[in-house]
Amino acid sequence: MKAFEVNFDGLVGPTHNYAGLSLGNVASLKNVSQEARPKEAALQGLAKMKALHDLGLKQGVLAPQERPDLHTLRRLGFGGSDAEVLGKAAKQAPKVLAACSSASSMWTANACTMAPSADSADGRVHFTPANLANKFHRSIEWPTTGRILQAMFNNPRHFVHHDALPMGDHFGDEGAANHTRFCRDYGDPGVHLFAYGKHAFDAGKPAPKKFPARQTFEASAAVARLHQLSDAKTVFAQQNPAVIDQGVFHNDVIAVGNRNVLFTHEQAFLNRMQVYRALDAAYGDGEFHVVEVADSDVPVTDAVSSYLFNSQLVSLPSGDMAIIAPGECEATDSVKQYLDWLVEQETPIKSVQIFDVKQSMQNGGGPACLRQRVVLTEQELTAMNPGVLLSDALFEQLNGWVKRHYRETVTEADLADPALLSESRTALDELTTILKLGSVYPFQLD
Ligand code: SUG
Repeated sequence: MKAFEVNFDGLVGPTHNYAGLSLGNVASLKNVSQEARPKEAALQGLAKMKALHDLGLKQGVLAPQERPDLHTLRRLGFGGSDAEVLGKAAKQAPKVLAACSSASSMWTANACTMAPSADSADGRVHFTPANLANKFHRSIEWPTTGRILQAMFNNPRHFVHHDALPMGDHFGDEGAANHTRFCRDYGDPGVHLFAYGKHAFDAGKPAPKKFPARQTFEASAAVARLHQLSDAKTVFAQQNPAVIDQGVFHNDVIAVGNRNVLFTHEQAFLNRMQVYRALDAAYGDGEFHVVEVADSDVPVTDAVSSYLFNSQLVSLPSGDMAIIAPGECEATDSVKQYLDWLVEQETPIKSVQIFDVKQSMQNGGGPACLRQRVVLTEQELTAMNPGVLLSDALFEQLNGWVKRHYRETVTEADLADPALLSESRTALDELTTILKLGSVYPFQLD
């Protein structure tokens, strides 16, 4: 059956800020306490969505979260009116307030893992929101993410929504940032690559030493079971612990795939030959390509600072593949030289397009972090909520919405401002009407 890959990009939320919350994510720690520009960030994200829509790709929007998260602050013992909760948290535990105010849900690659109906034994599309257990500020995303996904894919005949995996380090799950699907046409059965950082129940196995491994093998295996994937079409691969220790906190910082191509740094995986062979065997027919980048051409440090592999690898309507890369790739000599050379080679990758997503990059989120890929048949596309699919009109409406509601700048001190909370809620309330989501936010459900 004909199917499409739809990219659902996260709208950057009104509280976007740099709080240095992610140990192991080099950019997040480097840019801590910098002044953030939420309006610019959201407009940069929307410009990327519109450009992909204009290339003829299907593009959707994933709504941000309610922040600051008053519900969580109250659970943590801060009481009184909303303004009092913010004031007390700012005074007694400013880092907790910052964590409860992060706009981190913009990185929708981490929103969930999905499986298309062609791959699942029950012939339905499956979604498992990621528990993001390794980082407190992200672990509070999934209940709202789950409600938003249900409001987007709201037909139980076609769509199955699972709970996130149990919280805790053993089942740490980072969603599609550690998952890639390969296929011939999008509607054909695909091969699922689950990359994990460590084995939670076997401390004797290799694991990073300096930075945390966010995804466990046990979590990846649980998601594959929930999504009813075939064993013959599922490959589990361990991330190279040495690169996690150099800032590769998610596998999508060092590898990206699309259809029959894996574009990867040579150091991405432990036992890489085994991984490539397993993918080739699961894919079948000898048409699987690994485009491997040598460390001598692009050192891991350059891959991490430029986010070369956090590009989106997309199939254009012509059938050729394009790399959608962040501006930092042009500014990094080794990467620029590599990309200039790559597009002249005999691989399916024929062009590179550069986008400015600097506001997100400064928190460690590139083009691929900002999108969740969902493969849908024509019938499933018709069955989903059309309010979240980008059109020229929706783009204009969202651009205007950002310009009306967002602040130019936000610093840590602003997070305690009750006006920022009320501005955010007003904006999100309007957004749920624009996107036809119904009530999904705690303030709408109270
Ligand atoms: O989880 N940064 C995010 C970046 C996520 C990138 N996503 C993918 N690779 N798919 C994270 O580390 C930083 C927030 C701060 O420090 O203010 C942050 O959460």
